[in-house]
Amino acid sequence: MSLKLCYWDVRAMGEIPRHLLRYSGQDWVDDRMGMADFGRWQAEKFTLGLDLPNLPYLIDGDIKVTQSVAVIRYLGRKFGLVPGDDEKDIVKCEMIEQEAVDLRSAFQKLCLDKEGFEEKKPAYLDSMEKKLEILDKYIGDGPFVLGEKLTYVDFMLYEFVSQIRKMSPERVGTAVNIGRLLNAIEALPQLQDHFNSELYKTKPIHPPFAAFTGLE
Ligand SMILES: N[C@@H](CCC(=O)N[C@@H](CS)C(=O)NCC(=O)O)C(=O)O
Repeated sequence: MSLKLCYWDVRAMGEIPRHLLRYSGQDWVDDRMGMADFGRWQAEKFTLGLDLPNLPYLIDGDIKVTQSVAVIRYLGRKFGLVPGDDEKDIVKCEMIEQEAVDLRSAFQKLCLDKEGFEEKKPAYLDSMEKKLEILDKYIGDGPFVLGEKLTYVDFMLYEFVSQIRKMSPERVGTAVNIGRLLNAIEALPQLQDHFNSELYKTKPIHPPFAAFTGLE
């Protein structure tokens, strides 16, 4: 099979491309590496023909992509989940794409900070809630970023905000438009098998060495 995504066996940066691939209905290989596969990755890393070797990576025939946002954008184009020609729509998607990346970076920084986690968590939650409030207004009634038109950016917001929601459902819950978007993604018929699966219920967001793995 020529369509393959490889990443660690956690949600982190791998779950958005996985959602896009599940949504597409195409056959693909979900190559997941556990903690014990670190040696396998070290051995393979520079042998796969990746120009910028990293994880996640996507191989689609002779197209090889790394950098998670490039992977997500590629799959968005491949599956028709991109804005059209309207410059305002494009700008809105690209701004929210990067806002989602910022949300994820701050969350990951806190979650991987084993020593500082408890002390830094309250300030993190305050700042995250303020950012969500502004983003919530920008998104508007939706249900998606571009109204009824679903794009890859909705999958990005869904995954990164739902990761944060695992830590603090009450603080994320104040953003009602974002909440509507999350519900709309969870209602997509193409993702029902996944959301009802053991994989969805049991997979951590971060590896076991994190202060917050998402299985607490
Ligand atoms: N900016 C990159 C960061 C990728 C990254 O940090 N990948 C981590 C896992 S989250 C990794 O284990 N990379 C493998 C490596 O560096 O060898 C992206 O968004 O894809």
